[in-house]
Amino acid sequence: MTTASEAAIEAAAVLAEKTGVARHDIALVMGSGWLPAVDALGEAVAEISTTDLPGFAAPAVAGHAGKVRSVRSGERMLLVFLGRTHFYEGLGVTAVVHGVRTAAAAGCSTIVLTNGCGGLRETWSPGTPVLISDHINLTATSPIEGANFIDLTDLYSPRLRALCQEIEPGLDEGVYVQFPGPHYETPAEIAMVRAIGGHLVGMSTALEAIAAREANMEVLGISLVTNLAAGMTGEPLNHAEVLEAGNAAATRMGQLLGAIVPRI
Ligand code: 8IG
Repeated sequence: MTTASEAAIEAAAVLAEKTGVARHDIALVMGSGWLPAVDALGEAVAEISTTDLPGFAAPAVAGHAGKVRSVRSGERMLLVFLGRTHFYEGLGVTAVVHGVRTAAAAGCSTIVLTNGCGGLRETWSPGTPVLISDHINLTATSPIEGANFIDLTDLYSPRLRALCQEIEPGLDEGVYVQFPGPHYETPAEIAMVRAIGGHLVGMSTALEAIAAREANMEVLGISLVTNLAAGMTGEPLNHAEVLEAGNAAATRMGQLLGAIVPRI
């Protein structure tokens, strides 16, 4: 057993003790713009700071609260991360995926990864949700170490995407490109993303999805486009405006997730 999975088993044990919930079924990671949507998921049974669990780093960004909430949704228990550790914090890729591995160790067989991101399609006005169909990992690293050749074909579950399409017909899909950040892209980098087949740009999700697949979880990825990608509007990107667009869309994202999760 690796040290990373031992750390996740320890964190899951403390999580069970502090929440009073022995096992969780579905994990959700709430990215920027998604935090207010948590209330649409169900009744909160417990909420703790991730820093009360072994192995979690303190939150670095405003809008990333660093809490984990245990939520009842019908017969099932959801483990909802309000915020995540980003690659750009410089704590290493193991820290980035510790929540994912903890969720797997806590019993979760499905994970819903959400994020706020830039969009490359003119029709995606700020506040548009887009299903992630695949990713391109431009971080030049992996959460997996050693000769462990994990298959990433169909990483973003076709079954769960079809379910989302049933619930919200016509939901757009796109390829998510994870950059290391924390700077946004240059217009030339956005031209590159277009050329390599990307539609969404952000600083999370791909590394987490890889770790989730390694842990045998089924992965659903949903992006909230909060801004058009760099160079597309003629205006500079502004972090405060990006957060505002996310919060404005939160009610719709809550309705969407609240409809999807009971049917997973
Ligand atoms: I919200 O335009 C959000 N996060 N890399 N580029 C990258 N990350 C983002 C963006 C964006 N918008």
